Amino acid sequence: GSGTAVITRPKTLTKRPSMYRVLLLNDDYTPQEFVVEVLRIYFNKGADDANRIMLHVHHHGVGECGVFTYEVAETKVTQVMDFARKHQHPLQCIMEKK
Ligand code: TYC
Repeated sequence: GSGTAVITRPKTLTKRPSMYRVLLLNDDYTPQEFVVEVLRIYFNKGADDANRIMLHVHHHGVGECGVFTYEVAETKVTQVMDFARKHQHPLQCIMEKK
């Protein structure tokens, strides 16, 4: 109030990180079993979930593997693309902001 000195400290503004979807794209050549392996190894999916996601991509052209912060999503994309290239499969993995 009047004549009263009040010392305020600026409240730290916290913000949630932006989240990114990691997607697999369908193609005609990558074996279904390889895609299931990718989902199990890099996205920690169980056999049933991995099969469901692979079939979704196979039938719809694209499907979500998971949602991550930027650096984690980028790491997943790089790991999957390196793994596919190593096995000479044309599998494409991309990320998009939610
Ligand atoms: N369409 C591929 C096939 O018939 C299987 C496949 C599924 C490929 C998902 C890529 O992201 C993919 N062998």
